[in-house]
Amino acid sequence: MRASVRCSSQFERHYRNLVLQTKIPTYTERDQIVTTDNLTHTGIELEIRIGTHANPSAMSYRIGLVGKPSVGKSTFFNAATMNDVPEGAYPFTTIDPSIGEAYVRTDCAAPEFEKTCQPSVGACEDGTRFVPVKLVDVAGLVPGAHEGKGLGNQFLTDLNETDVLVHVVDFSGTTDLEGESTEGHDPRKDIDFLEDELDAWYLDILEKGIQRYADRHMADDDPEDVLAEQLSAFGIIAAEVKQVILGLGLEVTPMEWEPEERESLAREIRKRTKPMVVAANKMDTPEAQENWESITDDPEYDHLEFVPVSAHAEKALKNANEQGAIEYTPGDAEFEIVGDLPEEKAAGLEQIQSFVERYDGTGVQRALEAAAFDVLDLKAVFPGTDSGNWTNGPFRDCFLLPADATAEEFAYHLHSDIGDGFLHAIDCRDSRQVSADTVLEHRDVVEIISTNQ
Ligand SMILES: Nc1nc2c(ncn2[C@@H]2O[C@H](COP(=O)(O)OP(=O)(O)OP(=O)(O)O)[C@@H](O)[C@H]2O)c(=O)[nH]1
Ligand SMILES: [Mg+2]
Repeated sequence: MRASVRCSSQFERHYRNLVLQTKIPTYTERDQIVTTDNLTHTGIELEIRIGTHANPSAMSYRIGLVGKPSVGKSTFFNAATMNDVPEGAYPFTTIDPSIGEAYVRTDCAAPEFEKTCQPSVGACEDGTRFVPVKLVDVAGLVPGAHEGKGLGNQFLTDLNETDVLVHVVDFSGTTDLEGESTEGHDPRKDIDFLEDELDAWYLDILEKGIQRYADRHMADDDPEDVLAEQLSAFGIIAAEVKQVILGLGLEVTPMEWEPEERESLAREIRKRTKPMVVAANKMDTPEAQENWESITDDPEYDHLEFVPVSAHAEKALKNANEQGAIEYTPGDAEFEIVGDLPEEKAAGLEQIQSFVERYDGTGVQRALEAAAFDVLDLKAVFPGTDSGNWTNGPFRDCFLLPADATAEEFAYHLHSDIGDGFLHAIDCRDSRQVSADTVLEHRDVVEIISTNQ
């Protein structure tokens, strides 16, 4: 089946990433999306082919865990996904990226409709819905990665397949830039280096685009088209490239840009296409707590959102919960000790108790949610029914959609057939009809009326 789908820019990025990833064999299998080679752009129109078994719940957003070695990325990953990726106090414990399922929380809409939900994926606990996202644990990044140092370009390719980044920073300052053990290292250096490294990578590719434009100049191409083509792996289109150029007060004349103007442009494009949140990890240590105060007060870092995290604490709580020693819902700022525990274990849990009270949880859930909801501005939308006829059970699904997703895009998200036959939508809270181009709100409950149900 072939469909011409009108995409929002966020959707387009998502699909564009899918196209890039068809090079990876498991991708097509997992997401059941078949993309054509002759992907065509006309503004933000994109032609894609959706497999007949297209399953929207399998198409989840990808959050990438990035940072230098030994900051706790794998510990965070394991705590969030309950996986068993090796962790260690030595650099490059992780070499290949691991992908797991994590969750972001949102209030379930079912209680408002006096229903009990039956989630097809994820879970619902006491009215809190856990919506799946993919979490990617990538290898540690060291200075010079864009020139191939450490695990180099492979790392950069892996992180390019994510929609948003969680930069895990060792706030305790006990690891140097290479991830080796030290004391008194300033976490600011880590924050700066990651941004610089990404920017250098972007700049390399931007410079290639400028060179290509210079070579092709006589061909009468628009500069933004040539640059966007070169930068296409980052999921940016010509109109956005032009917008960023103009936003910086530059003329669209690439060959005349000074080196620092090229650097600013690379940085702006990176910020736009690789949004990130900082997970200030190892906050269970006194050194990290001291650094937290000074860094979050530093105006240099006003552009970033920081979340205090103890990946250790989250992992300990999940383990204790599995063993029946405590009752803990991920993300909560409290838990209950239920088992009869040995003194040492009880003391450890009490320490964690005071940590989660002080920092409003272990921060693992919060960092993921900051990435999904604050930085990426996603919204959770529930397919509903206005007639009360829930064919597959009430509130089975909850989908994460881009901030600007419309009712019609939601229909296409459900299935290309439903999108093709879109008539109108119904807001199930007040039974009002909703038109195709209405932008949906976070936690909307929407029924799609389509000729192809
Ligand atoms: N105190 C404390 N230590 C932590 C925390 N999270 C991780 N660590 C420790 O930090 C070290 C590195 O953890 P990893 O999870 O292997 O780090 P990584 O970032 O995946 O490292 P690479 O795979 O080498 O890039 C281990 O000794 C962990 O036990 C935390 O929240 N608090
Ligand atoms: Mg690791």
